[in-house]
Amino acid sequence: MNKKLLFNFLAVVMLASLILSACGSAPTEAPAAPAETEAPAATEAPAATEAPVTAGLACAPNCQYSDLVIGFLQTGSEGGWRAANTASFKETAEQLGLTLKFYDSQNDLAKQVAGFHQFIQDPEVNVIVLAALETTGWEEVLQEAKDAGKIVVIEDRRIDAPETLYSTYIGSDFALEGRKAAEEMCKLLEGSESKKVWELVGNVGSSAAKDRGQGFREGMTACGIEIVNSQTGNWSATEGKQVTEAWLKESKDVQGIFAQNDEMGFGAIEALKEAGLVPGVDVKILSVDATAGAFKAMLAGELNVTVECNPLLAPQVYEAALNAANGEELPAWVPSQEGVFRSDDPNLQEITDGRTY
Ligand code: GZL
Repeated sequence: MNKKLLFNFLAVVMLASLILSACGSAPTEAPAAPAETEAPAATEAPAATEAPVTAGLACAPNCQYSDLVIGFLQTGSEGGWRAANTASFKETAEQLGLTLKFYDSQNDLAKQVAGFHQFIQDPEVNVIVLAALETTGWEEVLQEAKDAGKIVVIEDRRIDAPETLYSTYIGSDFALEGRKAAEEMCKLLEGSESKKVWELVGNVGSSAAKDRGQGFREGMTACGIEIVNSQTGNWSATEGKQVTEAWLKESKDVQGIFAQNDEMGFGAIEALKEAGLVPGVDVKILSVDATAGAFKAMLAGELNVTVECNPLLAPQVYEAALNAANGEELPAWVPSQEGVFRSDDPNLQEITDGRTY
């Protein structure tokens, strides 16, 4: 074969091999599609299990205030603070369009527990609000309410029970109120050689009485106050006066009176006047609540200080109840924000005119 023919033959062979390699190796069987693998067997649908229990009501997560039927267990009607608290619940219920079933426990614990059972058995009631007369004895009835699918909100008075048994507690920091009271009493008695104080206590089983007393004792050591008499006046002006009268019969050597609420302070003021002493001058008077009567007594110079305790809790309580109804997790405690008012405040009349209770 002459050279030209040989070159052409080799070129053709090379070209052919190039063409084949560009497609890759000699065409082989298109790789077989991967063999169909068994589709994973659908896993067994989980056995039907209990739907996760939500803390909410059947209307969750779209409950409205109009869906709420609230059974409210009020302590009673022992004074100005309580009247303002009750009014807050009744007026706000009307404004929001929820149904309120009001139960007056008449300051009787057995009645309050009976009322609680009544609301648990009431098929219309889906939320129970409790202003507890005492801190203890609530676990069993709270568990019954939970088992019945009822939401429980604690208002005003804290209780000693597991937080898992209620949605939240909305109320004051009573121990802080007690510490504020001690701080103010120290100021009132500044420069006084003797700092003997008498304490009028609320209902001894209540959180307000226990915690205010504890807070006052924590704060009074700062200035050497000595509590020489302490007795319950059961939140009432009548009993506050009777207790103070009895103490005055024994001795008039007192520089300050710490009344755990305004009503008992008013009773002490009356007793001092009838014993020939000038309340607010001879004996400094400090109370808690900041009700309308306290502002009147401060303007008259008979009461020196009142530590505020906010009774207008209904808006916060109803909002918490609605959130709980919609299955929301709530903080264990929503503390109220409160101040202190003094008779020597130059703006006292203006402040008084702006108060709503
Ligand atoms: C305080 C409230 C107390 C008031 C009293 O939150 O529970 O109960 O201080 C009332 O006046 O009786």
